[in-house]
Amino acid sequence: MEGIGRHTLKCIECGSVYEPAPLIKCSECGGLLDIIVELPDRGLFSRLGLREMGVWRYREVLPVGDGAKVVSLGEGGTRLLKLEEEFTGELFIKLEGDNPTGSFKDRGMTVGVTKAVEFGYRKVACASTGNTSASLAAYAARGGLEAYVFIPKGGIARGKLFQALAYGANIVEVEGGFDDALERVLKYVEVEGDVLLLNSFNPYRLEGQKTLAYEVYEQLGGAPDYVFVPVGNAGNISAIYKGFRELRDIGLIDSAPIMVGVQASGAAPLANAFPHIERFSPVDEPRTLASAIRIGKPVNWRKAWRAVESSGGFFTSVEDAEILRAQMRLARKYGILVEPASAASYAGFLKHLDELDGRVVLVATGHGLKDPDVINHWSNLGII
Ligand code: AN7
Repeated sequence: MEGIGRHTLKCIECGSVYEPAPLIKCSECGGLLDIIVELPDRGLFSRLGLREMGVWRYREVLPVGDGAKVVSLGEGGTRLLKLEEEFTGELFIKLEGDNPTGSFKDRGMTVGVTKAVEFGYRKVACASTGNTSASLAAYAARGGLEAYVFIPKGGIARGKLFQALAYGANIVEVEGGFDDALERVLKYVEVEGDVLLLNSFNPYRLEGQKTLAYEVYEQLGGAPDYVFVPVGNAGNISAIYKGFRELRDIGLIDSAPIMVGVQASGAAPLANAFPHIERFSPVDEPRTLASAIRIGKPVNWRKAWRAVESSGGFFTSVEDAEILRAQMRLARKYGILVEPASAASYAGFLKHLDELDGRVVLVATGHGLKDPDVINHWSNLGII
């Protein structure tokens, strides 16, 4: 365990390297940062033994030193269930709604808030379409920090707002959408100076989220062939791909899976452009019933583009009606309730089913109980 947690930060654009610090962008060129951890040898998994499932099972690949006080609620270790679907491969769904606040954000927040404490912060902040605010609020409470969450007014699901309130976050409602809320929080942390931003361009958060790849590797006994991920700010797909790339670099798998990013058609800047990077442009007024992914300017789009492209994958988009039908099908055929954004990965799978084979993993990012009001849209669309 000597030297556990050693890492540097590296700009994905200009390659500048930084010692561990609470940076959210490159000081040279403003590019996104990646965390480079010293990877363990191939014997990693044989040494994990009976260590509990979850994010901290993979401590050896996380940028957190031995001495750190870990802020945890027992995140990760989520179910991977098989779905009996008629196609030439095998289908699995990773239920991230199993996490402590009901979404994959907890994997990132446990690392993000642990680092906030280690760096000496008393306050943390984020902009959010809902799940990030719920997660940040819970982990801030757990770590004894103050949380400030900036949300689009009237734009987040009821369960998520309740969570942020219940965990005691300071809530700032912003007129406009998520992209406006993000602008506001960026100004806020700049002016305040003593608040750590924990949106997904904070690279420490993405390190927690990469553990999904390690977990899927263990649950399947190898890498899948495809991973479908709903895309909003495009942090999660980047993080998951990074996890698989590390497994490859450690020498445990031959290649990372093909990554497929699924966006809602009214909020699909990446899917609209792919594969022509020069055609990428933000969507000014993103629209979708899947409020979690109602994002027009994905902050991590360059990271995600590289991840998808180098995996041999693609971005695709699905209509709201397809999302809701997929959500209902998961509930009624399999007894699995996910929120609309999470059903996007299943909707994307159904759209591309004929092109797929091998083992396919759908990432179901959040729990269905987050957004009970969506049932009204099922009836509006004539689904029920
Ligand atoms: C259920 O909470 O952006 O592509 O502020 O809640 O990594 O942004 C949520 C995103 C997918 C997209 N599924 O992930 C927020 C927020 C669910 C989500 C996404 C989100 P990213």
